[in-house]
Amino acid sequence: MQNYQSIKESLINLEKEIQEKISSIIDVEHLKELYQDILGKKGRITEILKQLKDLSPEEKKEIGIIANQLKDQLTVLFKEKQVELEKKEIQESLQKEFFDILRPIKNRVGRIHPLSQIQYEVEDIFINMGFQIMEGPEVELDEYNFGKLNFTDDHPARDMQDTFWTEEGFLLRTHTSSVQVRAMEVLKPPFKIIVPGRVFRYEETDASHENTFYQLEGMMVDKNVSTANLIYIMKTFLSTFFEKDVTVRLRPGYFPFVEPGFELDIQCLICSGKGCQVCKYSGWVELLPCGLIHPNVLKAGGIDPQIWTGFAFGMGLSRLVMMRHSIEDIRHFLSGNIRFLEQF
Ligand code: FA5
Repeated sequence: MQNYQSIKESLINLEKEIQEKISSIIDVEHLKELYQDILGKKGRITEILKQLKDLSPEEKKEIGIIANQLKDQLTVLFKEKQVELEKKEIQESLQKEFFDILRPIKNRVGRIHPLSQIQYEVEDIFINMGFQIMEGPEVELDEYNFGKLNFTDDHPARDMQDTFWTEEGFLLRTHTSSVQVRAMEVLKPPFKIIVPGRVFRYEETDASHENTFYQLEGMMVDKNVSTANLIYIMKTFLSTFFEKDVTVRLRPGYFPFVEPGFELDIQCLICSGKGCQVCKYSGWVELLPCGLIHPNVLKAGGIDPQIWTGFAFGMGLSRLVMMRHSIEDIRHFLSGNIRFLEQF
């Protein structure tokens, strides 16, 4: 009987003692230690229950019920205290280590894309020679991209350029020549214009071909314009741009909107003509198709070819930038690779 009473009392006292101890604990670590002391395998409750062996079955049962209730109550107390302490610790650490989620990780300074840098530079050279800048739409009508440029419907030259068509029958312009007739419609001759812009072709890409690239169209309409004027302007431009004598060659070239037409190639500046993947191991890079404006195109633009003549050229601006910076693959430009762009 004595034993039974003393066990019962020690269980009841334990509850009070633990309640006090728990309320004075200030961190999770100590709370865990206390938990092990009381409810762990070798804890005080287990020790107390070891003394049950001399009691009668009824007493054992009664003490068992008291002990289980006590265990449940203490477990709840420990859990509540743990939640309270963890919350407090999180709040304290948030105050100590203030983390500003809006602060930029690193201040990166933006810069102008190499294509735009060169475009502005080329524009300045032509402006100094009296040219003005024009723009045209990237989504274009067939008639400006092909029809009015002397490509007849069944003209084989139409196959020369693989084209992105929209479902509505528009196209993504395949060259900046699409602006030639648009310009003639709004400008009165004489005039000299350049048209920098993005163009699109549905073709496979490689080191020197992209499906989206930049061209710079040039056009001069005046009286008595000849191939000599064209060559002079082109040479002046190239020597100013590269700040040295660049080796060029003129080959006959066919474009339905010029007559005669030429291909102006420059010796590859990446390999100095020795041969590399950009020049396809030929030593030459096709840079500048050009020619005298076909009379039919002048007519399509409302200009009398009996009075006015002109030249036009279409420079591959992307390739020009590659030559300037010795870039070995055109696909870097639109790759969005910061490590590439940071170099310019
Ligand atoms: C034309 O686009 C004609 N409109 C040029 C022209 C204008 C001729 C005025 C006569 C008078 P071509 O398809 O050759 O021509 O392209 C012109 C230049 O664009 C090429 O010399 C080349 O430098 C560049 N180019 C052509 N295709 C690609 C491509 N897929 N990726 C990158 N550059 C290209």
